[in-house]
Amino acid sequence: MAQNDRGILALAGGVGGAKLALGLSTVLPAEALTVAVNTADDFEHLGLSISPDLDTVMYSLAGVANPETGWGRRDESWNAMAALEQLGGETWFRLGDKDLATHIERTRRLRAGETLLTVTRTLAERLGVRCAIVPMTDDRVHTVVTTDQGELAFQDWFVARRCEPAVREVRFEGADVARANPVLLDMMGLRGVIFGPSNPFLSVAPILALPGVRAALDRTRAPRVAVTPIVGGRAIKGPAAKMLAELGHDVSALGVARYYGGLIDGFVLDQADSELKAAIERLGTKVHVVDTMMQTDEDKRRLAAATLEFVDALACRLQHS
Ligand code: FO1
Repeated sequence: MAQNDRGILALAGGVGGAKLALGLSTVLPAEALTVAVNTADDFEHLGLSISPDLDTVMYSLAGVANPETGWGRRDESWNAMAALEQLGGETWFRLGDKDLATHIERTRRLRAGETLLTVTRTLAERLGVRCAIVPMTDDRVHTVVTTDQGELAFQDWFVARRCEPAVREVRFEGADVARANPVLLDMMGLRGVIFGPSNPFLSVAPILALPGVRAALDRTRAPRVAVTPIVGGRAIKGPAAKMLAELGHDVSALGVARYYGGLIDGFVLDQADSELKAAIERLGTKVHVVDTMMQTDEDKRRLAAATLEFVDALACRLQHS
C-alpha cells in the first residue's frame, strides 16, 4: 500500500488518544493505520530524553501500558526511583525501572544521531507494535503554559503543580519553525483523519500548530472526525474540562466541537450528551452519538469500529456534495 493510500491517520496525545489508537489497531490492518503523536510534552529530565505521549501510545499498542495510570508500563517496579530518592535526587517525575530502559535507549540513539522518527520506529517494533507511530515532528517543540502563577514548562505545570495554576494561555515554542512529519502534510489519499479523544489544547493543538498541517487538513477530501474528550461536562482524564473553562470555552463537547470549527466534518458525541447533537450540527458538523467510554479492550474496539463506520458514511456524503 502506498503511503496514506486509503489509510487512517489518527492524531493522538495522551491516554485517550492511545486507547482509541489501540482500538483502531484491532479493527484495521497494520499497514492501514498511522498514529501521529504530539511531542510538545517532551522534555529532558535526569539527562534523558522523555517523550511521554509517544510512549503512552507505544505502550498501549504493545499491550504493556499501565492500566491504572494510563502512562508508563504495567507490572512496573520502582527500584531506581527509590534509590534516587535515598541519594536526594529528583523524583517528582516518576520513572519506573522498565520505563527507564525506554528513555535510556531513546537517549542513546538520539545522541548517536538518529531521528526521533527512526528511534520511535525501532522501539515500537522491538515491543511488537505493527502499525506506524510517528512523532508529529523530529524538531524540538515545547509547550509553555502561561498561568496565574507565571509561565511554566509543561511538565512543571502538569506533574509538579498537578495542573493547579489557572491557565491563561498555552503556546508551543519552536512550532512555527518545526517541520511536520510528512504524513501530516499530505493527507490526500486517506480514508479518514481521526482526532482522538485527547486534550484539544495540549495534545491536538501542538500538531495543528506545525506549519502546513491546517492547510493539509483543509485540502484533504478525506472525512475528518473528532472523538469527544468531554462527557457530561467532564474530561474522561486530565485537565481538558478545567482548561476549557479557564480559556473561556463552553465546558462541554459543544465547546470542543466549536474549538475545532471548520477543521472537522464529523464529531463523535457520547450518548450522555445527546442533547448537544443539534447545537453541534448547527456548526455544520455531522454528529454520531455512541458510548465513548473506553474501560475494556472491547470498549476500545467498539468505539474504533463505530468511528470508522462514521468516517465511511461521511465519505459517501462528501462525495455527493
Ligand atoms: N504523569 C504524572 O502525573 N506523574 C508522573 O510522575 C508521570 C511520570 C511519567 C513518566 C513517563 C511518562 O511517559 C509519562 C509520565 N507521566 C506522569 C504522564 C505525563 O506527564 C503526561 O501523560 C503527559 O505528558 C500528558 O499527556
